[in-house]
Amino acid sequence: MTLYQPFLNYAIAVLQDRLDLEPYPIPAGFERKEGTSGKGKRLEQVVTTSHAFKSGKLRQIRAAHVQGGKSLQVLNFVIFPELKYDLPFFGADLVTLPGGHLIALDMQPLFHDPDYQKKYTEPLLPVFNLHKEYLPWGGDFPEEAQPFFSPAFLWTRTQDTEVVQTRVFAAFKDYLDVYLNFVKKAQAASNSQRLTKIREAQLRYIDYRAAKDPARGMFTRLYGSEWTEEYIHGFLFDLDRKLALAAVD
Ligand code: DBV
Repeated sequence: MTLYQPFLNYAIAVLQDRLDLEPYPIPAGFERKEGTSGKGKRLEQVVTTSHAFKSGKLRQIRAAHVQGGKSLQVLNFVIFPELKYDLPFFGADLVTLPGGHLIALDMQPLFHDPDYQKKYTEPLLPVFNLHKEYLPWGGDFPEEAQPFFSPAFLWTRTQDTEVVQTRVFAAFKDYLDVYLNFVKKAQAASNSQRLTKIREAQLRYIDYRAAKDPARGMFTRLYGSEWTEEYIHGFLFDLDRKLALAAVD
């Protein structure tokens, strides 16, 4: 079993248990993709699989799982709420490269005002404070990405695989648990100004992530740029496409 398979299995099991989960369509050709990295004796098969669901309040729950041997493992798992809700995004970027593990875990906010923080960051702070003891701050990350993270952003780098299997896994479980509590409580917004703000904030976030996806280089090397751009815009960060389709219906 690869490093992040237990994370994915756990997430799917908990989501099935706590939500009315339905499948979300994965465009043809993206369910599973194989390629190779390295040369000669270092040649590695790299398999990327996609997983996607939705529920009444969650527009898209999706994971990209890259399995390429000991020194290339990635689980990128994001939940995009329906545009009626002011819920944050659940975002996990768990990345193992030859240099070590890079872990990003957060509930990424739509807004930064005090009311929003009280609603969606404060309840997470006890869990954040508990886990950050074992997951020290990972250092610089792109400044332009900062508006998309919350004060409870867990961001760490480690060489220790056991830390990932124990501490990171525990944090992942706790963040998902708190997130599902938020989902359960969430009430649809009805004020049209609020709905417009939510939609703008979702698009800002998704457009940023599609434009700056740190996996673009890796995917392009593995599978080519045509596949990669279609994967990013047609599956990983697909809101613009979905809204464009809805507009012509
Ligand atoms: N990152 C993604 C998706 C991935 C993915 C969809 C399916 O958003 C993987 C795969 N992240 C991935 C890989 C790397 C990172 C790095 C392969 C390593 C890139 C490399 O070193 O070649 C959080 N992920 C990172 C970094 C950050 C994040 C800060 C380091 C990037 C850097 O140093 O430039 N998660 C990432 C991020 C946001 C987020 C930027 C922004 C909102 O939620």
